[in-house]
Amino acid sequence: VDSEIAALRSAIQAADSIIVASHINPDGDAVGSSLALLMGIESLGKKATVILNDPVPMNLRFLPGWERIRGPEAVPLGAGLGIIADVGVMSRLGRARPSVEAAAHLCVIDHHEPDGAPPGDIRIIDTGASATCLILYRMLPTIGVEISPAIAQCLLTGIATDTGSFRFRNTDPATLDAASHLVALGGDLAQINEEVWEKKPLSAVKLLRFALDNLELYASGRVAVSRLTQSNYQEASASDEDSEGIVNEISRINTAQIAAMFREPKPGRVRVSVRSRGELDIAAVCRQFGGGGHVNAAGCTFESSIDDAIRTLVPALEACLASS
Ligand SMILES: [Mn+2]
Repeated sequence: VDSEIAALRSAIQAADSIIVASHINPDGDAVGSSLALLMGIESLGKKATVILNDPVPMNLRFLPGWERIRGPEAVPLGAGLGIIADVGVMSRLGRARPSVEAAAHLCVIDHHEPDGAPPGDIRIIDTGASATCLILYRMLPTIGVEISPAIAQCLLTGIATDTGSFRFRNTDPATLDAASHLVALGGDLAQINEEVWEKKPLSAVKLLRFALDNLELYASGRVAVSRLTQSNYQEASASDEDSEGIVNEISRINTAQIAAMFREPKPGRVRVSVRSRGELDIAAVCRQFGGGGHVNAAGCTFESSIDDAIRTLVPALEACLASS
C-alpha cells in the first residue's frame, strides 16, 4: 500500500488535470471523501474537479465545498488523472463513468469488498477500513496534505455516516482514534449528527409512515421486509432520496436478523437495501443478484415488479439465515 500511495503522490504531481468521482446515490462517505480529495489536491497546488452522477443529497449540503460538485458533463474528457473514491466498480459511477475511463491514469481508493479484479493503475483498497474517509485520513498526510478544519469535517462526516454515527459493528478502535483526532482538527460532530440524522423533510417522514404500514415478516419474524411503491412516493411527494435510512427503521424490530427495504420510485426498477445483524453476510446474498456492499449493509436492484423482487430475494435471505 505504501508504494501505491507514493504512486498516487507522483500521479497527482504529474497530472495537469484531475477529476475525482464517486458512486451513484452518493452517501456521506462518497461526498466526504470526494471533497476531502478536492481540497487536499488543491492544497498541493493542483487543480481538480469533483463530478457525480447525482446531485448532492440535501442532508449533506452543509459540507464545505459541496456546491462545487459538478455533473459529469461539466468537464472535458481526457483528464490526466482520475481518482474514484468509495467505489471499486466502474458501473457504479453512472454517467461519470466516461470521464473516468477517459483519464490517462486511474486511482481507486475504496473499502468495499472487490467484485473481481478492481480497475485502475493505482489501487488503495482496505476492506478493513470502516470508511473510505478513514483511508484518506491516514493517506492524505503521507502525500503532503495538511488536514484543515474543512477537510476534517468532510472526513469525519464520511466516517460518521458509514458507521451509523459510531453505532455499527465496524466502529473499531482505529475509527474512534481517527474521529477523536478529526474533532481535534476542527471536525464538528454535533453539526454532522444534526444535519445528517436529525433533520428530515416532511416527504421523508410521510414515506416512513408508508414503509411501516407495508411491513411484512418472514421466517418467524427473523426477516423483516417492507416496500415503497410508486403510489407511496407520489402520495408522500417524495423522491428516492427520502427513503434513505428507512431500512434502518425496519431493522429495529428485535426479532429481525435481516431487514430488506424494496422500493420502486420509478417504474420498472426495484432498488433493495438490506441490513443484517452479527455474522450474517447479506453482501454475499446481494452479489447473487448483481449487487454488493458490506457484510451487514448491502443492496441490489431488480428489473421486475416489487412482488417478483420480494419473491426472488426473500428465499435467498432465508437461506442465508439457515446457513448460519
Ligand atoms: Mn463508504
